[in-house]
Amino acid sequence: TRLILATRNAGKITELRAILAEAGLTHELVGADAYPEIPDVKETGVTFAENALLKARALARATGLPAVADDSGLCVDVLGGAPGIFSARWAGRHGDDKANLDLLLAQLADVPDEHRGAHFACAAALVLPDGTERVVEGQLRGTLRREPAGSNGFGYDPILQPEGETRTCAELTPEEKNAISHRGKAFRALAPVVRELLG
Ligand code: ITT
Ligand code: NA
Repeated sequence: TRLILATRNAGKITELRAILAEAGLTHELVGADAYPEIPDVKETGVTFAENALLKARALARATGLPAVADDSGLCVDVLGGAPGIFSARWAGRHGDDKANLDLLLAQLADVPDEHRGAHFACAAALVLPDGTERVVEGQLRGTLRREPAGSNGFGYDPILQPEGETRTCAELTPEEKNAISHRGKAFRALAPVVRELLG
């Protein structure tokens, strides 16, 4: 069966293909860019789960195919969980990873090391054309560096150092990141649900 990955984020697509293949899914995975005529949904939800469901629902309805979506972000303790669902446009322009990261580092310049806790969060949603919906979540806890390090991954990876690690997410190999990441946890939990519902 064809399964739509309801995202246009290239970093997510790369990780999702690896995570879902590793989890044993044999479905044909097609990115949202294969459907340029379907407009992006407005992310009006107030939680990662709501936004993931909105994205998957829009693609499943428009195509008549099952769709999975990822809504994710960085939640900073000292900012009360921000940028959170606004992570992709924290500095204003949607998807400007460098501007978002630079702004966040500037905002945290005076925050001492012991208060630089944060986590990545990911909601993974599955929506079937018949309206069946499932959503599961995963987190990766860590601390925020003062300077970016590493060139793997995407987004805020160069500043998040996972608990128990000496490297940032951007210094981990893709396999190492997927093994511990918010996205890995969420989609490894979703994979058996996909298999159960789609076969
Ligand atoms: P789609 O909606 O098309 O999936 P998007 O990039 O707009 O793509 P989100 O709204 O979920 O997706 O925003 C995710 C934001 O959180 C984005 O700024 C990422 O850089 C950041 N983020 C999410 N997962 C991350 C990860 O594994 N590593 C680093 N940053 C991450
Ligand atoms: Na979002």
